[in-house]
Amino acid sequence: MAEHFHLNTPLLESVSMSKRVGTTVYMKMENSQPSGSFKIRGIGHLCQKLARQSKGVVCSSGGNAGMAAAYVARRMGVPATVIVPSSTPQLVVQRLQDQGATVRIIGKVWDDANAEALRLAEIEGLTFVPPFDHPLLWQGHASLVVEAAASLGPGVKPGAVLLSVGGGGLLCGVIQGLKDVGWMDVPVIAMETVGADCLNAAIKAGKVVTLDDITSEAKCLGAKTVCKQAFEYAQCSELKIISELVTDQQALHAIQTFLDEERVLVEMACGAALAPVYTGLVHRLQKEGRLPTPLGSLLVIVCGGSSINMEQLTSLKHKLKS
Ligand code: PLV
Repeated sequence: MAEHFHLNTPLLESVSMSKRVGTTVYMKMENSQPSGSFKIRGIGHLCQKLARQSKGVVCSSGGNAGMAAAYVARRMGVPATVIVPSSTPQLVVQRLQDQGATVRIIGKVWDDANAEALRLAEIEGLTFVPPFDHPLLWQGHASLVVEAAASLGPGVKPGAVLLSVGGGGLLCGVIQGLKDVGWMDVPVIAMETVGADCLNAAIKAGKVVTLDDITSEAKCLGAKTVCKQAFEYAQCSELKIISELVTDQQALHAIQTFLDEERVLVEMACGAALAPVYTGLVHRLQKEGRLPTPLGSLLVIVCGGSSINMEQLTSLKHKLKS
């Protein structure tokens, strides 16, 4: 039996969110994972399969995949190198180092860091740990839906799932999980911020496209190209994936309201998934007939993230003042 690195996280009912949305809202608290986000599920699973005999792992990351890789590698007794872009806050670099990882800062956005990670893996014979594009990651992430189903109890199915999309690994994992528990007809609201919207751009173009740049402050959503599997799911007529955008200001506002009401601090990448609750987007989708009325419960994936502290929050408030 393989060791699990992730925890079975709480599924909490939010009275404040439920009041706002007008239906029961459940939060899957992935922020309480050991590495601070859901990423440990997939990365733990992938490393179990691929890195047992490894002389070291190398992960390209906006931060959180790296945190998971560093944590898992330390637990496995394998050295970890994490390549992050220069947009990664110093506080994350510090947290990665505290987790025992060697950190290199390469390029401006995640795609630049990824190219270097692939190169290092090749020349140094390290195990490459991708942050979102791998079936083993999706299989690991799927466990969060299986857990949520177990917490809700037999026969209880949410009306919709709300999550954020960076490169699309979380989305692929959740779809996999919905298949595993027989919830394939549950709509998934896939959130990105304006300026980190590679899935939305791909859907509009009808094909996978590469963004020119990442202009959003939600750097952990900042992959320029969505993974092929996520795009294919979005095109699949048997699934209902609703791709929507929020502004950085809306994501930031969501973080602050979430902190006030739930007493939990999450980063911008997660704020994007919370924003629909606070901006009325869920209501709008219902009015447009894209979500059913009444909705049944809403399952929000609180993906978490380490790229935040009070200082970072203050600096984001300053930067995004409109
Ligand atoms: N972050 C990745 C990719 O960054 C990383 O390297 O950490 N919520 C949080 C807190 C995240 O950190 C991420 C991804 C996502 C959501 C989106 O997940 P994805 O990439 O699987 O769609 C560039």
